[in-house]
Amino acid sequence: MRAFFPVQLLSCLAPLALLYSHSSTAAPTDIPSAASFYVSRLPDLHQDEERPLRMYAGHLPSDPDARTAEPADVTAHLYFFMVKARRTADKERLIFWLNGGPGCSSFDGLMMEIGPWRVDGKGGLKTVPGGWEEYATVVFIDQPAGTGFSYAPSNKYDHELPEASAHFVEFLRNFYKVFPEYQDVDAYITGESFAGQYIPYFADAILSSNLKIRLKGAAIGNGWTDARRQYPSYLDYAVKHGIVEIGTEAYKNGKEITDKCTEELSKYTDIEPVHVNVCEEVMMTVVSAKSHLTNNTATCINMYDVRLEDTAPECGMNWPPDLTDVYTYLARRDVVNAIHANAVPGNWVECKPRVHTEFSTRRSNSSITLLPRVLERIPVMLFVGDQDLICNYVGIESMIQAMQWNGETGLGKVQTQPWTVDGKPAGTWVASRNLTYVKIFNASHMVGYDVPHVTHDMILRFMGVNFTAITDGSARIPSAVGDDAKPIPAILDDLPTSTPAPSKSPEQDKAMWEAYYNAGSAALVLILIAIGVGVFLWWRSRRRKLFLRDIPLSTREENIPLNSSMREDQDGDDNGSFRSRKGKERASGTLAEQEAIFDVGSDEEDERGAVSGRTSR
Ligand SMILES: *[C@@H]1O[C@H](CO)[C@@H](O)[C@H](O)[C@H]1NC(C)=O
Ligand SMILES: *[C@@H]1O[C@H](CO)[C@@H](O)[C@H](O)[C@H]1NC(C)=O
Ligand SMILES: *[C@@H]1O[C@H](CO)[C@@H](O)[C@H](O)[C@H]1NC(C)=O
Ligand SMILES: *[C@@H]1O[C@H](CO)[C@@H](O)[C@H](O)[C@H]1NC(C)=O
Ligand SMILES: CC(=O)N[C@H]1CO[C@H](CO)[C@@H](O)[C@@H]1O
Repeated sequence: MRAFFPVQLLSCLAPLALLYSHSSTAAPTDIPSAASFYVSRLPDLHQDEERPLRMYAGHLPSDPDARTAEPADVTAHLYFFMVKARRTADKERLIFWLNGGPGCSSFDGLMMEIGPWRVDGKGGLKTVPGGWEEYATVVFIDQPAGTGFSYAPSNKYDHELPEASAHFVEFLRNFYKVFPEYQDVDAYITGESFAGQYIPYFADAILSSNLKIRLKGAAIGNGWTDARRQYPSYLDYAVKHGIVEIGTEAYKNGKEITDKCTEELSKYTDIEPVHVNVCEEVMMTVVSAKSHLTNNTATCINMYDVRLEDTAPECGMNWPPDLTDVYTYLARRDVVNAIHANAVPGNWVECKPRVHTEFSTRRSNSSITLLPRVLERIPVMLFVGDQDLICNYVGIESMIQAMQWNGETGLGKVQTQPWTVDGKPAGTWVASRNLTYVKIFNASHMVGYDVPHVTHDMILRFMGVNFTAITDGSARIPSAVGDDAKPIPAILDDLPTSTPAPSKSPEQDKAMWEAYYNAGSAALVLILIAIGVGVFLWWRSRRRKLFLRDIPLSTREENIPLNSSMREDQDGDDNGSFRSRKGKERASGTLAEQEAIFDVGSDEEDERGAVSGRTSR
């Protein structure tokens, strides 16, 4: 979540070149065995000892040019943390998760958003429901090199998105060498915030590479994808959410900066910018609109969750509160050793200032220029917590309506549907021509932090999980998108009092036995007695097989400040322009038109029949 980094942190990073490690040789072909990545235990992780989490973690080379490096040279290595699927769904799935920044660690996702545990407030970790590893294997990756527990030689940090893509593809090449059993498993690439840049780039690079992996989809949460639409959205969002009132001084200031930003954006004609210094001040202006002094402490809106406040100038960087304990936990040497991260000197930090600064993306086209190409080949989901300002839904909806993909512009006349989870409104859902857009109610920039079960239901739906085939676990929590309600297996209703009926199909058999297994050991004993040893053995082997094909699940988003803009207080780099202000306002006609499309309700009756995307213009 950090938006800006204290200057003094920068100097800590210089010694990275001194990495001492087995992995610091230039021989990229020395790929260690999977067993060497196995994490046998995590200190103070309180979990179900009967069914412990199965985890793998460590470094893999990511420098595509490592072959030409001198043997003594340090080469870039990305760090991953993989949690295998805890339960069986209809099939195995593998999810890669990336937090943003650039420079922020995917431990945000692992420890605070979509992972299997949260800090317990007592120095340890407690497992929690709602993690994406329940039905899929999830791999959290620290990248670009230098982020989190990953490392890079001090003179070779990534600067542009194509470089980061090349590193990611090289990392994957090595990952699949270590874990070849995933080669034929459906894979998804997911993440949040600045990963809105990474993901279209990485997906495009994977699809164009000779990696023979089954990339089936991409999901971006509160992503930074289209500067041209997203910068001007700050003021619109602030007005909609009562942060700034039209006619006030704050509004005038916001408008002025937005106009200046728009003017600057209009100068970009041959490249779509990722960030524009002049525009960065738009958000700071909006955030400070409600700043005030409380007990002599300057306070402002939390830019990741406008329901909250934070001290100025952090304005959200101190959030979420779990962060303090995450730092403490990841600084423990026993933890660092247990997760095979000890090749990196110094303590883990959420967001690395050096990586952030070096990753300037000055010559990179923003990922909005690639997204349509990706949508031609795989489904993409954009999801947005509605309480986030920094990558707010107003800007993302504006981007979607302006984007041309698969033959048309915008969502067209598809109907936005209400989405409920566990009987409560969770958000809205709409899909058109391979693009799914999900707005999540009452959720911040870090959606998984606020509403883990809702986020979990969302990713299962997006991946097309066959809910009928799942008989246990949180996938049984009811949910519906419009009239499409999740089937809750009837078999669960009368368990565990009866013995299984004669089977109708092997799949149903499996489901039934799974259900019995999960109904508890007492029921299991009864069943075993009733059915006899032969069946028992059959069941055992079945189960073991199920276990063997665990699915990785994955990831989480990061909550980072997306840009260097907030670093104006930092020294040296020439990004000082982050603070300019200017404002441009979106034509009100455009806004009204968008609302008609994105809101659930109003013209439902009229458009009910129009299901697939027709352009609205
Ligand atoms: C201000 O400080 C006083 C004394 O420390 C404390 O009791 C009070 O709750 C504080 N007010 C706010 C709004 O934080
Ligand atoms: C950036 O994207 C635009 C629009 O897709 C394209 O015309 C241009 O050639 C791209 N530039 C670079 C440097 O990739
Ligand atoms: C959507 O994605 C699928 C792959 O899932 C691809 O075959 C198809 O061509 C894409 N395009 C459209 C318009 O659906
Ligand atoms: C979903 O799973 C059920 C139960 O295993 C099976 O009968 C059904 O054919 C599956 N549906 C699809 C679309 O695969
Ligand atoms: C508890 C809470 O804040 N609920 C809100 C969640 O979001 C919906 C839709 O914006 C509101 O109607 C609820 O009041």
